[in-house]
Amino acid sequence: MTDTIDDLERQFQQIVEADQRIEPRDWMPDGYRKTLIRQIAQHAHSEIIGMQPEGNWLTRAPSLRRKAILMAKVQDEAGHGLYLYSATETLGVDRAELTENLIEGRQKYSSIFNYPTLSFADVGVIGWLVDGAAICNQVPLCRSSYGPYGRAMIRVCKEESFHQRQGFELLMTMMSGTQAQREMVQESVNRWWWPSLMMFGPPDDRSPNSAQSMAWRIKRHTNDELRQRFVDMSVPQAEILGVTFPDPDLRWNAERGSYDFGEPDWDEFMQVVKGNGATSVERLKNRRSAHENGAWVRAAATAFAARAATAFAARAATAEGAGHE
Ligand code: BYC
Repeated sequence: MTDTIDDLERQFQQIVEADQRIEPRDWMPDGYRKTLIRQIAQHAHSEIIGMQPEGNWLTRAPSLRRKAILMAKVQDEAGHGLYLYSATETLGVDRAELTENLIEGRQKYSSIFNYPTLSFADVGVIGWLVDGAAICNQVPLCRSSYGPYGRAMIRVCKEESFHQRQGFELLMTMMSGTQAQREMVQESVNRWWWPSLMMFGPPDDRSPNSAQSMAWRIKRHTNDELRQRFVDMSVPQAEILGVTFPDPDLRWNAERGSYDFGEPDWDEFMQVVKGNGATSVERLKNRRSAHENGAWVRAAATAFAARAATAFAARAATAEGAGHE
């Protein structure tokens, strides 16, 4: 007897609720597949577009050591994009199609990568706050119900946590330097604090996808829960560094055992998500031209793979012929 859709749906939900993994060949509801493709592709695009803000400082890093560290970090982000595109492909989509969706503006990438990097302190602040927010959001995704996504996230998180430490170490060095360097760090923190809070997505009462994604255990916590966790984690780190956050409402709430904080500018967030951020046009333009400039590499790799496959088939046929003699 074959299973009905209701049976399949019930079995699927049982696997999810038992905290087991859904794998690519398992039956899954269409909505689950679509949500995963949306979220993982958006995440992959963010990693790739996210190479640009820091990449902007590669040629101007103040020492060979800082340049080598920054180059390694930017390369790690490319790797994260690749693991995530591979995870998305297990859901039946093609990476070339996903790239088209990004450069044609049909799929989003994280709001945080639509802001300019104006000083070298931004490299440290991105490592500390942006990678810090990324870790907060992504560690729970290691337990996401979809196997290939959860497994990709484990490696991504290990590397992100290293990135966060390099950002903090860079800022510690600058904060023990000159007055001008300390001011540069504070100015950078002032620009990145609110956009970092926006990375967690809209408030829970305006997050259309959260409830279903939590029921499917793709997401493990709501946007507001993770935002709060990030604020609580960052305030003591700011004290150690000797910087402040640009929020007059930020204060310890003993009753809640957490920090109260102000409301991010959600109108700005909506504008950025719609593609009207300060560097949105430039970032997509750079991505499009990198894709076009790389067309010959893709064509050469495809031609090489086809030739290698033909040669392999010919060798196999010869070996088989020899075996019959
Ligand atoms: N930016 O219902 P909601 C990194 C969209 S890479 C833009 O709450 P969901 C790094 C959302 O897509 C960082 N759009 O959605 C890389 C939805 O629109 P659609 C990337 C956003 O999915 C290099 C609508 O708003 N991290 O850290 O349940 C160097 C309503 O939102 C944003 C990830 O992608 C945003 N910030 O929750 C350094 C993590 N927020 O698609 C660092 C994986 C929301 O319905 N993703 N939107 O048209 C997630 O965890 C979730 O997708 C989110 C949003 C928490 C981001």
